[in-house]
Amino acid sequence: MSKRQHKPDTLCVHAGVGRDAHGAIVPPIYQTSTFRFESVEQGAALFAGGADRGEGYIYTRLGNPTVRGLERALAELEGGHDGLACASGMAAIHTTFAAFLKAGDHVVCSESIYGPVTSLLGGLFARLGVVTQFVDSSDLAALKTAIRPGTAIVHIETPANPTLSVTDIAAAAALAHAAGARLTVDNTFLTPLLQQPLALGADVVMHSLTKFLNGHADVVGGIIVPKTEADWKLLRQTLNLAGGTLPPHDAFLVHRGLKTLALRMARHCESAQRIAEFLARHPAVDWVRFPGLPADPGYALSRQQASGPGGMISFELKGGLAAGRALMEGVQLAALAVSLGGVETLIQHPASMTHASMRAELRRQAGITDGLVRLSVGIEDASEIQADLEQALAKLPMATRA
Ligand code: 3LM
Repeated sequence: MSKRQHKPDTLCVHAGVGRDAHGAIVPPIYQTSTFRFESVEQGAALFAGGADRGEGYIYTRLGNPTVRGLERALAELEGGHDGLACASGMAAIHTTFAAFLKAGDHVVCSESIYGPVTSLLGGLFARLGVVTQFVDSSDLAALKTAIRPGTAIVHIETPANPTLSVTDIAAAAALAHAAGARLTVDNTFLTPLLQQPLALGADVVMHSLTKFLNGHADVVGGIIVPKTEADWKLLRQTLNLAGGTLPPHDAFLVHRGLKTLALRMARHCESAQRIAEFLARHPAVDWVRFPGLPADPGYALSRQQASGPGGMISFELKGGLAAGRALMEGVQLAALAVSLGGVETLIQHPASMTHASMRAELRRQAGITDGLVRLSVGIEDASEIQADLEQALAKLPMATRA
């Protein structure tokens, strides 16, 4: 029975879980680097392509049953051909670019994006002869102008890290395809529970598994899910050669985390909505970006292409950076830490932390102000998350309040 017919909440529990020979309900951890062949002939057949067709395993860098279970689960949830689990979200992004780009190619990339992606494209891939234009992808006219003959990839994050700006995925796909480019979408902030970019026209979707998908802040990992078999094969070849695969034990932990994804995302959305509304009406707050606020520029589009606003909020206090610093050091329940999407509430300062590697000029252009504070709303009691922020805001020195 195909699991694709199941609803997303059911898929979270059952996707990628096959029948175990011993009846185990939970897929076992195949903690092995290599696999025995029945014969020389069988080993040769697996090397000749049988392993990629699911006929058996060779060596864990090339495939592992525990990892394959997670890959299939994400492919089912995203509605793609198959998945590719990577050692980190950055490995997933790097593998995707390495698979599809060659010297002379042009890339158009959202300017508000996880900071190191700008260094990957603007540094490492620039050295290899790839030219990248960073653009406000939420502005379709600007996106259209940036795409040109020779554009091979349009890469977007939506909602974007850390500004939460929202890009129209279907429109971006149409623009990319008209120029013969692929649209690749980083879906880390919403997960397939809330947004399915492939169904909206994207060619490849990727995630940092480190965040909501695992959800428990104890694994670093990434995943790529392409729409087509041809792209999957190209990505598999690239990942096998580059070697940045996810270890089986980490795959097991992420697959376990996935089972509660629907419950966690519902809670993240509900609590973040409450916290965003609280911040928006607090006198010490200058502005708030959260796609669930009707006043947010991404509100209408978010309602159209996603089934929830997610758990991420960015905001700036009237007292700017000095007040933001005092707030980040004044919270007691929330932890001052980078990363996001775990059960714990985290607060951090993008300009000096997650986006410190970005050129200051690009940061400013992208709206990542020095005073911007990013909050990842966890699944603790929302009234306690609010009370924690309230007490920290109440302690702000008078000099930083206005
Ligand atoms: C962060 N982000 O705190 P890994 N795509 C998105 C991301 O947010 C991230 C990645 C990819 C953060 C990590 S900063 C030192 C900590 C939208 C990561 C990369 O390679 O698994 O970290 O994913 O914003």
